[in-house]
Amino acid sequence: MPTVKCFCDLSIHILTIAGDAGVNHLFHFWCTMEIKLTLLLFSLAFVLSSVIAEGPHTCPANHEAKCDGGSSDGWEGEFFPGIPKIKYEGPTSKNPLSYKWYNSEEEILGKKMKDWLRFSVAFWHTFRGTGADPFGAPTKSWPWEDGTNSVAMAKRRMRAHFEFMDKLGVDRWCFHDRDIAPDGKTLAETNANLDEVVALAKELQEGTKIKPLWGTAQLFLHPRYMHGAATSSEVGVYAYAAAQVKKAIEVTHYLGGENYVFWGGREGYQSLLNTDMQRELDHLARFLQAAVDYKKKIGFNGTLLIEPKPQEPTKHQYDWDAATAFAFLQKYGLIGEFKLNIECNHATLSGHSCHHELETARINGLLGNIDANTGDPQIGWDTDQFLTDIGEATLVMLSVVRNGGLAPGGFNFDAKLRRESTDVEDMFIAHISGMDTLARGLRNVKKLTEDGSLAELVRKRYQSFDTEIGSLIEAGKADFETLEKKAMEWDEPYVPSGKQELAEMIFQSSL
Ligand code: XUL
Ligand code: CO
Repeated sequence: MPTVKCFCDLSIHILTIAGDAGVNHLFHFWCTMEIKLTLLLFSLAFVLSSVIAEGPHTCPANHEAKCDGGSSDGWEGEFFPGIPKIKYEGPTSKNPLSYKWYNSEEEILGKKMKDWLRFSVAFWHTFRGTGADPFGAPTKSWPWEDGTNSVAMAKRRMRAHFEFMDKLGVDRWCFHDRDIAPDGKTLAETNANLDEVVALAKELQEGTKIKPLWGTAQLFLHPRYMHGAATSSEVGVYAYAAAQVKKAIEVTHYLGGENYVFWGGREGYQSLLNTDMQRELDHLARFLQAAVDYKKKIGFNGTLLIEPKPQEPTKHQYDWDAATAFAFLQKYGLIGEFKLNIECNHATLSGHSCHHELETARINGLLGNIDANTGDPQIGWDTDQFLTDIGEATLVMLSVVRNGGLAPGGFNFDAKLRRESTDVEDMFIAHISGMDTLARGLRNVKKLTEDGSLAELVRKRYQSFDTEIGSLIEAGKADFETLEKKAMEWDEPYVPSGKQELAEMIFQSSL
């Protein structure tokens, strides 16, 4: 309507200037009629769409929950009425809606399974994943979704999320600011939307143990971030991103979140020809230092985590892998302020194994959290699949156990259903399977630890350093002259077998 009216007004104005009164009169009549007709058509369309929207979109199609006519968020009753609370039934169970390996209260290697594993649900995949891919439209049509990106829809979705966590028996969740609440027309309006949804989340958390494992800011979807956020060439974008992170840290703190993540999806470059890499990295460091300062100012004690990834969506992401992130933190004096969130699929994209990245983080005192997922060996991009490989999960848990656990970090399922998985129960099955896989990995680490032969193989491999000269070397007290004297005395050294196949055999026998 506004377009039609505008067009008419403009035409009338032009015709008036031209001075043709008769034509002007006729045109005015036509325009008035057109506006009336358009108004009528729009009203009809509005009434029709409201009727349609109140049908299957706001009420569940296949169960008995009632609609409340839209007074709150338009949904009453359960979101997952056919799904019971998921319980541990043991490895012989054939029930897909049960845990076979994850027994939350069971003690293993001195801690309860739930304390080793600290599982969380990734809101963006589980509740915002649509099944769309670069070649295809969304495939999911969850009964609670009404097709809008409204605050009311965000609140309904949040309630579905809490029922999901409750039924799964998971009491942590991870979110981006923009996953949970829609953008407004201004930053102030966007913040108000976020506050409204966060207030509901806080209310839903009350009386439960549920709280965020971590929060983060989405600094990659909006076109304003096309050149990056903290590494954008535009100072206005840098300021906007800072304001967004400030708010995201505040709401994470308000919800009792234990960590805050920085994943720099667009903090990198597409071409070095138009990029001042030194300046961009300096800006990124200043940005992270400002986040540290603000966190301290508001009394947020959660851990700040950097999530390395080599590329995608940029050709080159600055925090390429754990070692690169470590060097960056050292260069800019940020060691001690940050840990790393290692994502397995990112690890493989950087040409490493997940185990390599976890160990690199661990030995440098940086292992803070794990985004437990996997890629597909035949697809070269970040497919974000649930981890179901038991060998891989055992390697992951080896690092976690060596680290003494992950707390205050934990496991985030940065994983999504396949495009072709469209049943509501698939959401549960995917998480159960991912949780069981890691629980099985933990059980395998217990077997390896109790057996002890792998640790013994490694110990023996380095035992030549458990000597007088070895101790001098490790203490940094063996100079080249001393070593040359030893080499002359010993002459050709004895070099034993590496026993790789034996190590693999021992590992395999734990699976
Ligand atoms: C993207 C990715 C993100 C981060 C949070 O590859 O892993 O979802 O985990 O921004
Ligand atoms: Co991730």
